[in-house]
Amino acid sequence: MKLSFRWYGKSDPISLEYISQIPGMRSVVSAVYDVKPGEVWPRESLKSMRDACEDAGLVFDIVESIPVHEDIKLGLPSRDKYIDAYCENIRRVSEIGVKCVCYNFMPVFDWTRTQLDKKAADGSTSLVMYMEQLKGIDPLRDGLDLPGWDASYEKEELKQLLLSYAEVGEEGLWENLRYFLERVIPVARECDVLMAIHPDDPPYPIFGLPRIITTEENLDRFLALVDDRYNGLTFCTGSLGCADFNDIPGMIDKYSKAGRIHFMHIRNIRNLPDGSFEESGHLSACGSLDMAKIVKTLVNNGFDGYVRPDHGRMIWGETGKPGYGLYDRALGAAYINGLWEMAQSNR
Ligand code: CS2
Ligand code: MN
Repeated sequence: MKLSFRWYGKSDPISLEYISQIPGMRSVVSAVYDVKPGEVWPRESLKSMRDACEDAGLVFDIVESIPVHEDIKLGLPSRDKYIDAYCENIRRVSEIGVKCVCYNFMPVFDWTRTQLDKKAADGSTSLVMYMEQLKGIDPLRDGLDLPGWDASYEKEELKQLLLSYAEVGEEGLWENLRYFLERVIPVARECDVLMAIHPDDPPYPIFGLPRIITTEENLDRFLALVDDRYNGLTFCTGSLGCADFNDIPGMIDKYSKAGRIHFMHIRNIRNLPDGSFEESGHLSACGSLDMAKIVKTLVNNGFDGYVRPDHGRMIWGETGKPGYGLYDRALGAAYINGLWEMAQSNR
């Protein structure tokens, strides 16, 4: 595996030096953050990120995310120009050595939670989704803008978007995804960049918006849209695992055997009886996922793609971007390293 860590660029309070001090750390996962979705990334920005990573002894060879413009997801006539820009970005990131691009195809909202700083008994805080709180949220009335999202919207714009997606529906979204992949995957293959879609988080429709990268059945359908190794998955254990209909180790076994997982987001999650969930400590005992089994499955199938600890809690008084502090994600990396070493020695 190639152990990696998400870094939000030069404005990230976590330095590359600190990241490089985590044992086994190899790759930096990042993106150009000061360009709007749908626009072309400046070569200069990419080069300066690559150089900064190299100076810290790290490699910038994986991107998360190149955002997909809403017009592509909506299938509007303007999508072609945004797809062209997307392909150009794939070419540009490949020029500086990027080998894998993570992206998602979630309408309007990226990952969604109802609270970002839920305090646990031990004083740590984490991201949670409580169904009771969710019922009370109306994005049109309350506005919604979570850290880590690529875009935010004015109320009127949001209203239009929600209406447009109601027309597109699930089948329309599949069709628009197919159209996108048929144009993007050949470019990715040419550039030797593995495309890795991130599952919808949570993996079910939300606020009436369709969501399709959600279940084993739908992942099968996705991979068949363009049946090519370059059309692959970011397998996010927490995103897919917060719904009990997904058998996480079983899915990992199937898709890693097929060579279609290029990027693993490994994190635990504690599922509650009513469908709510809390982002928990990494240990299997802290949540609902069997972390040892997840890693064992990857190791047994010879997985050599990218792995990152996904979100972490806020611990030891750290403040910063919820889910993206240094301390708990570093603990996550150490835990993954430990499970990996043990699984390998048992092979
Ligand atoms: C999620 C997403 O994995 C994560 O950290 O919180 O923000 C994810 O990065 C995007 O959906 C990938 O496009
Ligand atoms: Mn993830």
